[in-house]
Parts: sequence; structure tokens; C-alpha cells
Amino acid sequence: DEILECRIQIQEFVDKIHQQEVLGYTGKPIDTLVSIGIGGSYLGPKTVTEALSPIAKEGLSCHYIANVDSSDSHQVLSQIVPESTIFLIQSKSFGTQETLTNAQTVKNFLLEHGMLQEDLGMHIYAVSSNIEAAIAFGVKEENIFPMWDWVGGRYSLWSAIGLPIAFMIGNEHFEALLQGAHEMDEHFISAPFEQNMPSLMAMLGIWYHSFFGADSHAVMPYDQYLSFLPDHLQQLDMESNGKHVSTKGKALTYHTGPIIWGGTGTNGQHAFHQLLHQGTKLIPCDFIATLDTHHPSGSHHKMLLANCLSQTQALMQGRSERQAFQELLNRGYDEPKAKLIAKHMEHKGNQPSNTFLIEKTLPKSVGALIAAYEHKVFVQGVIWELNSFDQWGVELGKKLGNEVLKQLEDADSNIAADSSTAGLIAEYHRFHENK
Ligand code: G6Q
Repeated sequence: DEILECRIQIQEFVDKIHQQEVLGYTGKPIDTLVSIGIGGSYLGPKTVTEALSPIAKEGLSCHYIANVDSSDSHQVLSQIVPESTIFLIQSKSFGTQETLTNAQTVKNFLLEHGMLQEDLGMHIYAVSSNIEAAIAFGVKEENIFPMWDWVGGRYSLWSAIGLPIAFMIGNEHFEALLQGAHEMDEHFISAPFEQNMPSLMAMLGIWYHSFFGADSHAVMPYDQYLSFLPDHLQQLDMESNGKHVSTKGKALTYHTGPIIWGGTGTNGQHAFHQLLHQGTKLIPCDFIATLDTHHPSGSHHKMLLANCLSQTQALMQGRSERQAFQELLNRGYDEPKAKLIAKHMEHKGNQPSNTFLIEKTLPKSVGALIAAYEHKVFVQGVIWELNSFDQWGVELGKKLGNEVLKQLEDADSNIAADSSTAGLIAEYHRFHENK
């Protein structure tokens, strides 16, 4: 009931904005949303708003401030018109240093740009499970969208954290995104293992990582709109399964989560694919291609798909030294030279890859695709007997970040730091003293 209630709250809000019933403090319609959040409260919505940008409502724009680097907020704030923008603070805990700092910076920016304290309520919204902290920050209670403790950050794009998506593409498309994910959930629950896509993805991963020692897994979307997908999957997988003890606290004696990385095709072909083809490491890959494009233009899309399919073909089949030798002879090389060069041209093949074909970057297919990866990660976590839903390493980073900050702010603070960190902090103070 609470979930449905929240979805209605999102729908009504988004409809009101689109129908220009929610206005800014000067009476202007809202055409821009700035999301302030990081990690799981950023990567999912960012990935999906990009993936579905071709069906975004005309005249709307969405920006993200995630990094605590003030260059990030500067870049966004210098592009927007405050009076027609809403700012959505997205933080499950409402205690994340980066997000709260960015939120405060945005608040100051609005006040400096003519908004009065009492006008802020028309522009500042939040998604959080910590309603009290959001209110204490100054968000009006009716401007807060709920989430709950059991919604993991990296799995949260389907919750109110996905509000920027609904804002950009509208409620109907947002529902279709959820429906696509739901259909994948149903498939995962009901399909027999040998036809179960997430389970097969998971088992292939286990096969290569646990039995062939593959350290990493590459994700290559052959669709410009999916260019952010590797970043999202990186967090989803590495934060979930980068663990060293079992659910019962026993040290694991085998490798767990792989390093996830990747980049869009065809760009990657002219860069890192060389190592996939002829390097010394086994790197299983996922190629994700679309059967259709939002922007047909001559043979662009056919070329894109041809490149994708031929890359997987090359990885599978390779080229023998003998074939290369023959090719070189046909090109007019003499035998000794052809023999030498053929050694460099040899491609051993047998590099495993999965190819995913989705119809187009549309809500249902994007929803299903991301849900498939979520279930894959879950299955691997079960097999590796670890807890995919905690992140103590991330928490440690957050804690130490605050301690080091105190030492950067106050050179005389007496917090014990190791000699390496202390040396770097001292260098910072030296630089600023001499400026
Ligand atoms: C995700 C992680 C982490 C988290 C961010 C933001 O699964 O736990 O990336 O989402 O640290 O946390 P808040 O939403 O609480 O600000």
C-alpha cells in the first residue's frame, strides 16, 4: 500500500508539473529538474534518463549534481534558470556528506539569485527515508517523497528515486519502464533455469570467474543512449558482490564480484578492444545492441550493428597464424616477413561474449535489461554465499572522509592519521599557507 501510495504521489506531482499547475516562485512553469544525489541515488536515474532521452517530453531538461567537487554544481547551476527549476534532494539516509553539501550550496545559490527564504519551498523537494532530517534541512513535509530502509540505493531507480525519469518521460512511460522490469522479475521467478536469462548470465559469470580465473567483465552497449549503463552496472555489481566474507561471516576462499567496466561501441573498438582480442587476459563481455534506432540516417545503424556482431564473431573465432600468413602472402609479403608478422596477427579467439538484442531504447526494454542484471547479481551473490545488500567498504570511506576533512579544515586538529595520509594533508596546508 505504501508503495502504491508513493507511486500515486509521484504521478500526481509529475502530471501537475507537465500541466503547468506547479509553478515557480515568479509564476513561471517548471521546465527543469536538478537532482542532487550520489551513488545509488544518482546512477540509476541518470542512466535511465539518458537511455530514454529520445522520448523525453519536449522542452524539459534534467541535470544531476553528484560529485562534491564544486565544479560539478558550478557546471549545472550555470546552465539553469532557478525560477523554472525544481531541485530534488535524493538521499535515502539524508546524511550523505556530498549530497548535503551540494544541497546547501544550491540553497545558497537560490538565495543569492533573488529567491526569498519563503520561496524556497516552491523549488526544493526531497526523496528520503529520513523525513525528519529532510524537514530539519528545510524541505517542506509535503515536498518529501518517501523511500524505505529496505530499498537498497543501487536498486532504487524503481522507487521515488526514479522521479527524475518520470519527470522527463511522463507517467505512462515510467509505468512501462516498471512493467518491463516486472516482466523480467516474472521471467526470473518462473522460467526454468536453462531458459532463465538472469540465471544463465549469472552462471556464465561464475563459470568464467570461478573456474577460469577471469577477473573482470566488460559491458559494451552499442547504442549511444546506453552509454551510461556500464557505470550503473559497475555500481550494481561491484558494490553488491565485492565481498570477502560469507553471509555467516566466514572468510571466503574464492574470488567474488568481478571488476565491471566497459564503454560504448564503436568507440571502444578503436581503443580498448585490442586487449580483448589479443591481450593475455580472459575477459568475458556483454554486447548490448538495439535492432532499431531513434534516428535513422543512411546506413549508420546497420554499420553499428555490423560492428557489434563482427566484434563478437572475431572474439569467438579469432584468426589462426596460418590464415594470417596466407593473407600476408596474398598481399605480396615475402615468406620470412609474412611469418614474423603472422605471429602478431594471430588471434586465438575463444573469448566468451554474450550478445543482447533489444528492440530499441524504449522504457520496457530498458526496464527489462536493468532488471535482468539486478537478478544476475543476486544469483551470483547466492552462489558465492555473500550478502549482496550491504556495503561496509563504502560506509568506511564515508566515515574516514569526514575525519580527513576535519584535518584539512584545521591544521592543528589532533586526529591520528597514518604517515602517508598525514604527509599529504601537510602538503595541502603548506600549499595554502604559501598562496
Ligand atoms: C548504494 C550505496 C550508495 C548510496 C549512496 C547515497 O547502494 O549504498 O551508493 O546509494 O551512498 O546514499 P544516500 O541515498 O543515503 O545519500
